[in-house]
Amino acid sequence: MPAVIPVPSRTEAREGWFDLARAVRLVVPDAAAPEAERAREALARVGAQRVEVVTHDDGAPGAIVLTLGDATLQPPAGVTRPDGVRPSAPPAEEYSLSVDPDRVVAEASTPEGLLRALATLEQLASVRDGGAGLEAVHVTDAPRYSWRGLMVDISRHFFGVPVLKDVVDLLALYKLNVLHLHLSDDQGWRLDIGSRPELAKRSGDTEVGGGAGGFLTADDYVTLVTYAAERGVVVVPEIDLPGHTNAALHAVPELNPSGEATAVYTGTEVGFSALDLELPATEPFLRDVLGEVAALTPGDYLHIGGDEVKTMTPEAYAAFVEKAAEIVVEAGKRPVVWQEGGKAQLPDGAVVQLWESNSSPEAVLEAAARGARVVLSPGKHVYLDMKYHADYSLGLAWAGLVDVRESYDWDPDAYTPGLDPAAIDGVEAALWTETVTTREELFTMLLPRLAAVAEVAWSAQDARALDDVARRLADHAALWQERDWAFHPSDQVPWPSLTR
Ligand code: TNX
Repeated sequence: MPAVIPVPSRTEAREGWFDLARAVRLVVPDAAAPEAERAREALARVGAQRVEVVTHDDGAPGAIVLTLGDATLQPPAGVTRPDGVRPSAPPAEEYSLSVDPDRVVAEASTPEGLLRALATLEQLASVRDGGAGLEAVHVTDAPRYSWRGLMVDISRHFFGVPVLKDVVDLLALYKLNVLHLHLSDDQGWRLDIGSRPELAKRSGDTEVGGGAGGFLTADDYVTLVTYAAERGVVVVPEIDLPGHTNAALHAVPELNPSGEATAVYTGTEVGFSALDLELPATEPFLRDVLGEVAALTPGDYLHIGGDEVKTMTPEAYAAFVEKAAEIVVEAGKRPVVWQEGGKAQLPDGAVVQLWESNSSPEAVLEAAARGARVVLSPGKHVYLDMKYHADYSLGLAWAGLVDVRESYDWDPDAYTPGLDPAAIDGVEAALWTETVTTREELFTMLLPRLAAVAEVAWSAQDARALDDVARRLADHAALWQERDWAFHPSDQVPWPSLTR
């Protein structure tokens, strides 16, 4: 069977091969739509050199047809929910892809579904007798969870639009659909806010270790969000509040009880900074920042942090999170909070993100019991800033060592004792960047683990197994090398000798 990651719901091998060296007619419903452009790019990457884009299918051989049809596809195999439906009703991503020697047909009920079909098509391509082609196969597929994400911390070390676009490409290839951007922390403020230019001006050029930092202009951010949307990836921006705020306290003196700016912070401690809702400057600051981030963001969600505050009373903390969540709702978005924020009274539609795998999930359970949705980011499984092994040069180890086995071998529905699986929207990996400074290091932390996590989030629990995904990961090394995506040669994967 072809090495598709995440493993599809159903894959039936057929006889033969669709030759990509022939003249190919790419039949699309709308030649100007992003999926048509993505299809052209994917075909170019897999070696199709003669591609004509048309909108009418004349039935002749050599066609690759993308169709937006009614959702008459097979329900996903092995989905635990009896009705197969998740309450938040995100865009349907199910698709079918039939590769036969004469033609290829991708069908979905939404553009997102067609993009997922294209990711599968790209992975099916291989080279035989010196020529490129697609193994004949019929695939029907649908995701287990609607939220399949990666958080990237661009505050501890800054990464700009070119690297983040590459990350979006990686997400799209593995059918991940959320890019959560951690835009502010103690060490740096990474999004220029028009009404508060001092934030990026004073706190945009600092980072862990004293490096140059950097920040996204509003234009950069919109460019990235648009690029992601065209690939079926939603950007969820995070302004971390009320803690992890030294960059704001450094840039805006009035946010401090003393009225004096704090010093730049380039270390890696956590928990020492917090905003104070009692100060007159605080709520206007929240309204300006959250309002502007919401206005720049087409997606439904705005993350307000809420993690690791060690200097506030529980009451002051809850009041702060409730105020920030209220402002997010007024700005037309659904608030997302880290685990601890589940202690606050959150508005309808809020999402709580579990991360602390070594402590009680009480705050998550309480929030879920009041109707919040849950995204799972358990550190010991999906914190991709953890070291692969004890001697690994990059990364931290507080949540454990995380190699392919740890990131892959768990069941999200069964992970949290007492949590109704119906409350779970999905799974999100996290890449904190205290120790990650370059594009190469960033990709090395992501691969191969992120591809494994993508399968946890997309594929049915009973359709996947560690030894099997390890073999498929090995097959993908060539793809990563073509794209210049560095990876860690984990000894849990049977790499072909050429990649060693
Ligand atoms: C905990 S996880 C944090 C981050 C650190 C990370 C390092 C979470 C919500 N907060 O501030 O960067 O650990 O692994």
